[in-house]
Amino acid sequence: QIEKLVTKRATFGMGCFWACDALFGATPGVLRTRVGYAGGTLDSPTYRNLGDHTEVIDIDYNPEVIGYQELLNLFWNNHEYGLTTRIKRQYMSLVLWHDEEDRLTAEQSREKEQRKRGEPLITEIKRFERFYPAEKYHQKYRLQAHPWLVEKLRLKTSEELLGSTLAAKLNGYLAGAASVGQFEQELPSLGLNEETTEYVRKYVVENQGNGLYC
Ligand code: MHO
Repeated sequence: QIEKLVTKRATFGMGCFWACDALFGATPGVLRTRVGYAGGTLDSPTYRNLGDHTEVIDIDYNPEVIGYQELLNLFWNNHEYGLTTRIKRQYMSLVLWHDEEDRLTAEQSREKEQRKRGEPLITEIKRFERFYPAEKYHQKYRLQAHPWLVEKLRLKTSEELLGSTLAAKLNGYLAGAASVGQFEQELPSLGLNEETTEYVRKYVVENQGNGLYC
C-alpha cells in the first residue's frame, strides 16, 4: 500500500535568510527550503529592490516528523535580530501562516513567548500571500560556497538547489547547524560516497556549535 506523503508549508522572516536556511535545512522532518521575499506588496522584488518585502525562509516539511509548534520554537529562538527591536523591513520578524490552524498556533505561541521573556515581541503574524524566490546565489548559500561538492553531487541547478532534501541538509551541515551525532545518524540515508562523506564530515566537526552567522 502506497500512502502519499502529505507535506506542509511554513514561511518565516527572522533576519538574514542565509542563516535560517541552514538552521531549518538541517532540521529533521524538513524536506525542502527556499529563501526569498514575501510579506510586502511590490511586484517582483529583487535583493537590490526589495520594496516593502522581508527576507523569508519558505519550508516544506513532513508533519509526521515535525510539527508547526516545533518549527515555531526554532523560529523564536534563532532570530539574528528584530524580535524585539524594529530595524529595517528587510529583516523584520514575520510569521506568514498558510492555514487557520497555524494562525492560531502562531498567535498563541507568540503570547506564550512574550510572557516567558517578559518583553514585547514585535513579530507580525499575517496570512501568506505570495513568495518570490530570491536570486540563485542566495539559495543554499553555505553549500554554494563549496563548488567542488556541488559539482560532485549534481546540485548545481536552481531546481536542484531548491528542490533537493540533500541540498537542504548539506547546507545546514556545512554551516554547523547539526551536531556530529545527528550527522552520523543521518549519514546512511544521504547516499554520499566515501570522498564526499569525508569532505562534509570535516566541516560538521569543525563548525558544530559555532552558532549560525550571516
Ligand atoms: N550581512 C550580509 C547579509 C546578507 S543577507 C542575505 C551582507 O551584508 O551581505 O541579507
